[in-house]
Amino acid sequence: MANLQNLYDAVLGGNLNLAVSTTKEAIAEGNIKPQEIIDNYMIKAMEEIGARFETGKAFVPNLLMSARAMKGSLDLIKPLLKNGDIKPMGKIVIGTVEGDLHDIGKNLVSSMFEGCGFDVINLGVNVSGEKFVEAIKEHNPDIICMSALLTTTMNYMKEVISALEVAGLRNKVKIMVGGAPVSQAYADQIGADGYSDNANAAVALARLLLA
Ligand code: B12
Repeated sequence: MANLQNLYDAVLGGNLNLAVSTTKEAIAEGNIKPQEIIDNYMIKAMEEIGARFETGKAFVPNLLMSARAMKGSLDLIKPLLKNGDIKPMGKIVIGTVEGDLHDIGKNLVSSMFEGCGFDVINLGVNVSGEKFVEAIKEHNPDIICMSALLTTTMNYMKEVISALEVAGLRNKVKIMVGGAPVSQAYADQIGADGYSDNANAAVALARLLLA
C-alpha cells in the first residue's frame, strides 16, 4: 500500500522522484480520493516548507525544490480531477512587465503558486498591458501578478492597471505586484491590491485576496 507520508516527506524535502513514484502508487491503488492526496499531504507539505522559510529554517532553493516535487505529483493527479470535483485554489495570470527581462523571481513565485494548487498562466517576460488584457479575456483569472526588477520598468505596472481600467476589466481581477524595487507603498500608490517581497508570502496573500 502506498505510504502517503512518503509523499508528504518528498514534497517537504523536494524529492521529485519519490513524490512521483508515491503518487503513481497511490493512483494505481485507487483507495484515496485525488483531492485528499492534494489537501492532506501535498498542500500540508507546502505549508510546512513555507513556515520553515518564514522562520529561516529553509531557503529559496528549498522552496523551489518543494514546488518542483509538488508540481510533478500534481501533474499526475490533475487529469483525475477533471471529471470530479475540482477544487483549484484560484487562477492566476503572471508576467514580468514590458521592458523587463528578469524572470527568476517571477518564475519562483509562479512555481510556488502551482505547487500550492493554483492554476497559473505564465505570460513570460516583457509583457505589455495589451497582453495582460488579452490574457484576462481569454483565461478569466482571479488574480493578475506583475513582476519588475528595474526601477524604470516598475513604472509600467501603473500603465497595465490603466489598460485594465480602459478595457473595463479592473474590477474583475485582483492585482498583485512584486520584484526587488517594488514596495508596499508603491503598490498602494498605483492602486494594486497587494504586494509581497517573496514567493511564500505571495501565496499567503493570494489566498487572503480570494478568501
Ligand atoms: C539575474 C539578474 C539579471 C539577469 C536576468 C536573468 C533572468 N532570466 O532573470 C540578466 C543578466 C539578464 C540581467 C539583465 C539586466 N539587469 Co539585472 N540583475 C540580476 C540580479 C543579479 C538578480 C535578480 C534575481 O534574479 N534575483 C533573485 C530573485 C529570486 O529575486 P527577485 O527577482 O527579487 O524575486 C523575489 C521577490 O522580489 C518576489 N517577487 C518577484 N516578482 C514578484 C511578483 C509578484 C506578483 C510578487 C507578489 C512577488 C514577486 O518574489 C521573488 C522570490 O522571493 C539583480 C541584482 C539583485 N541582487 O537583485 C540584477 C539587477 C536587477 N539588474 C539590474 C540591471 C541594471 C540590469 C540591466 C539593465 C543591465 C544592463 N545594463 O544590461 C539588464 C536589464 C535587462 C532587462 N531589460 O530586463 C539592476 C537594476 C537596477 C535598478 N534599480 O533598476 C540590478 C538590481 C543589479 C544592480 N545592482 O545594478 N539581470
